[in-house]
Amino acid sequence: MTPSDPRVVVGAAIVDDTGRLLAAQRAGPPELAGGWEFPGGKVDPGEDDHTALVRECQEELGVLVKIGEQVGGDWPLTGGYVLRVWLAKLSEGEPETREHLALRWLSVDELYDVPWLPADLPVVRAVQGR
Ligand code: 9L3
Ligand code: MG
Repeated sequence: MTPSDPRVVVGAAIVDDTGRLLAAQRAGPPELAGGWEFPGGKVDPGEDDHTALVRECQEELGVLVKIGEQVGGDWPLTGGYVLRVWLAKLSEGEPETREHLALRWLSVDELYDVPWLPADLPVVRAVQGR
């Protein structure tokens, strides 16, 4: 890694067989608590993005995911981080709230029924277009 590499956070746009999108409500930190996001988290040093995404879905939701196409490129986050999001399908297990306050499967009609984190909102629009 060179110093110019962005710090990367990966997120999963998990879509089920009926086309619903999984949204997860953050428990913290206080400034983000209650906001909804694509589940995921920081890539560890030396870890590749896909490995991090699979690991985060396992840790946060207790599921195995199969990763599909990336949604856009680097989406800006605060603090010099970028968010990278992939479409994903469940391959094993049902999502549980291990680290989030709540989970919701949102149909296309319901996509904006939750207050998405500002950083995630443009990504939701991009997912909708897919
Ligand atoms: N973040 C924003 N949108 C997301 C995710 C997974 C993360 N979909 C932001 C929130 C935190 C930072 O990235 O400030 C690191 O995320 P985490 O490791 O606390 O989940
Ligand atoms: Mg996380």
